[in-house]
Amino acid sequence: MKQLVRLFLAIVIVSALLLWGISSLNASQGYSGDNTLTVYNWGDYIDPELISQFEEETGISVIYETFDSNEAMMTKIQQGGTSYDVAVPSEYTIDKMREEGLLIPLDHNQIPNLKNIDSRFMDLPFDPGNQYSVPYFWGTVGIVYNPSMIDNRKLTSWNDLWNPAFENEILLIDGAREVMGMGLNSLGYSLNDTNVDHLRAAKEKLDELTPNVKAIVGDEIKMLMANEEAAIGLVWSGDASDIMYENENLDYVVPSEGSNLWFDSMVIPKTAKNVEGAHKFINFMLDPEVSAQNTEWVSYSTPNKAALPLMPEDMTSDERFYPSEELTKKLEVYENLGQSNLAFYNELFLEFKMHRK
Ligand code: N2P
Repeated sequence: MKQLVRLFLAIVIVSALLLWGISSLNASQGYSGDNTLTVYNWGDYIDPELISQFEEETGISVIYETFDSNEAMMTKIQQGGTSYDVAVPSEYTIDKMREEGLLIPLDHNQIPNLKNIDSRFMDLPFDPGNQYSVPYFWGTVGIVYNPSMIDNRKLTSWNDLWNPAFENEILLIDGAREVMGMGLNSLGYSLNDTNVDHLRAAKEKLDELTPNVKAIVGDEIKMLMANEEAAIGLVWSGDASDIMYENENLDYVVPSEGSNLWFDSMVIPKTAKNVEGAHKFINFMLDPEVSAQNTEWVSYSTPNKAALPLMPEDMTSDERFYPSEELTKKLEVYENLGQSNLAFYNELFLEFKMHRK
């Protein structure tokens, strides 16, 4: 009997040790939730040094993943396979995620640095009272171009791009709303148009641009444009700013027919396991010095008013990347058009991409 008791005790001790071993292994591999934070952001959208700084300051280790479209990001969060603690969607997607119950309300008491954000970027229609989101970067969509590659022509409008002289000279970012938006704006339609005939007409207009389109690409558009692989690019403003830093020959214009004004913000998805850490991360990113350093690295426009004086003046005074409120009022912000309309935008964009092949 004594032997049986000993055997039983031995089994209990060995199992306890095994369990302890497994759980500490999980923690060190970043699966514990408490001491790790999983951040899901656009590609090229943070200074990696700041991730290390956050880890050192808080003792939280960051698992960092990137996406290249709002649609891909949202699908991943809906699937729920990964416990993302912080994500950075754009405005229309924030509205959609909120509607679908995919976001956790923020506790503003844990984000004192929220006071650093310019009031112009707070309380916007896609998230009244910033209940779910905190501004990260903002900007426009436009044309970056290299005048020396197109006989010193000046581009001012979307319709300029259909010129046969630009055969195989245009690169497009791989964004359904951006590319469809170019088609819509070129016809004088709204970026939030849901009229099926208008959307089909925009897609047909895009098909006519096909001979001029060299490629539809992701973040590599910056390297390709800077290396003069193409003369013209449809880009987000921050990419243009980065390209122009690398190659001073280029210029950026927001087309005269109109364009998009966008806002990317930090949110805490329902998948979060470390809600406290997520608030810490959001607050950290809003620190003036952190935000200034991040903005210089990323090259996009910061909504952080307290960061602006800490940045090079030639960056913050450039009206192409910090357009006045008067100018931005003329631009359109993407709206959440609802599941079926958004699916139709994606479908037409996909058809346009297929048409090229
Ligand atoms: C960064 C992409 C920014 C997306 N690479 C603009 N919404």
